[in-house]
Amino acid sequence: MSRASSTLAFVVASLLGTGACAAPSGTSTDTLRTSTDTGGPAKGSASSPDMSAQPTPSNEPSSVDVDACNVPNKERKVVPTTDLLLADGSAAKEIAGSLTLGCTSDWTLSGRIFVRAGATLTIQAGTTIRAEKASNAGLVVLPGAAIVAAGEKDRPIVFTSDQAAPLAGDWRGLIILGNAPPGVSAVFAADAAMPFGGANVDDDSGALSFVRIEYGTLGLVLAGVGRQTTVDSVQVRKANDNCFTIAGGTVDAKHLVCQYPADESFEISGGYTGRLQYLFGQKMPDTGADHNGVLVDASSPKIYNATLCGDSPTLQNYGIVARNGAALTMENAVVVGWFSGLDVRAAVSPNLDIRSTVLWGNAANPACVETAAVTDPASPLFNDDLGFDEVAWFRTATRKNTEANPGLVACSDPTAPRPYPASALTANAATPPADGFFDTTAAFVGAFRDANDAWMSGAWARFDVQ
Ligand SMILES: [Ca+2]
Ligand SMILES: [Ca+2]
Ligand SMILES: [Ca+2]
Repeated sequence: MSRASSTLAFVVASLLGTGACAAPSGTSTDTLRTSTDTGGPAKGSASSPDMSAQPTPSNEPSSVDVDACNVPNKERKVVPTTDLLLADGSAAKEIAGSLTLGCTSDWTLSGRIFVRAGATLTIQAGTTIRAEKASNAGLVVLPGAAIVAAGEKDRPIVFTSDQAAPLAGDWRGLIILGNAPPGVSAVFAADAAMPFGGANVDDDSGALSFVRIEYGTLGLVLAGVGRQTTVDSVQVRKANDNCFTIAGGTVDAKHLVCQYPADESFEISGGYTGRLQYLFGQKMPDTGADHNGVLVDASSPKIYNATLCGDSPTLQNYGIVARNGAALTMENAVVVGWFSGLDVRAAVSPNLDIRSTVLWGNAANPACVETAAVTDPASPLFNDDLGFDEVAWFRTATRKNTEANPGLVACSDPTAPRPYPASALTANAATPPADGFFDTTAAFVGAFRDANDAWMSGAWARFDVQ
């Protein structure tokens, strides 16, 4: 919505005595930190020794790691493909058999590349793939195909732009399509070349771990991806749309980091039923509205331990949006620095459940007080949920939600975020379910226990303004 209509909404809010939606407030305290890196939790990693007590990730491999990937003047190679003609007549490329990209070369991704069903693309730890802006490169892993990109904490696999001065949207992004329910006849982005969905709950599209994806239009898309797929420790930076787009499917994921999306940090739609733990999102101070932290549309994710840091409390961006009957379970989340902490829209599921969560430092906290007296659908005060009272619901005592300052040290710092609390938030925390996926030791609110919780350290996660 426009700035003018936003201002009008605030005037209406004041007139109605519900001005909480108008007043920005502070988001965090900034104090310095020192900490010791205690290493990462993700499975399948062979981490090299920790670099130092330095909490700021660097983009270089550890200097103490005698690393076969560290060859001087790496040869630039183009990812080998064969030509492909899509049904709509457009030219594309494909990987039709098994292919391994080794870390002793620098790889250029040229054009729109599909990994064909039955094929596996393997990428070695420490490999950088530069996506060509000139051909609007992109990588699509089709249902029945696999990508195995198992990086390491200090030898990540990096998908980035081929530009010297990279920008969000330089290339398409990494899109993984699977055979998991629902959506047997679904296509992603209304593109017939990207079908997804099926009946296989345990579908396996491969593995992503210690992977960073930068400057795409979309960052990582998981559409109809199944539960046997491994997704652990993936950062998306500077996407020109969502960082993480999850459309249907059953895949579980841990340790997802988003910096500076142009839209949602985590967008979940299409009947997704998976589990997510340890999510950190850092929103850029942008100029648009409806760029939310977690948006859940008609899906039933279970999310534990999330920290969502907003940075534009005057624009209509929400920490959590649950829409169209979303049966979101969210526990142990921290949401600070947004226009509003929470908005429920359209049909409200009886299974919507937010507990042990802290909403604080949002301009309207915990939520805007919507009213039938406001008739402009663009107003944050418009009754967009059949009269559901977000504020009273969030404050129901048995939910153990709170609205006190969580004491995050420097959540929105663009180069060295310290998004953990000065002391662990255990008072009203939930213990994640012992279901074989969730880390049950995370009985604290937020994605990080405290300054010693170092799962995001190492070369794999990078933070920068650019
Ligand atoms: Ca949006
Ligand atoms: Ca609402
Ligand atoms: Ca409402």
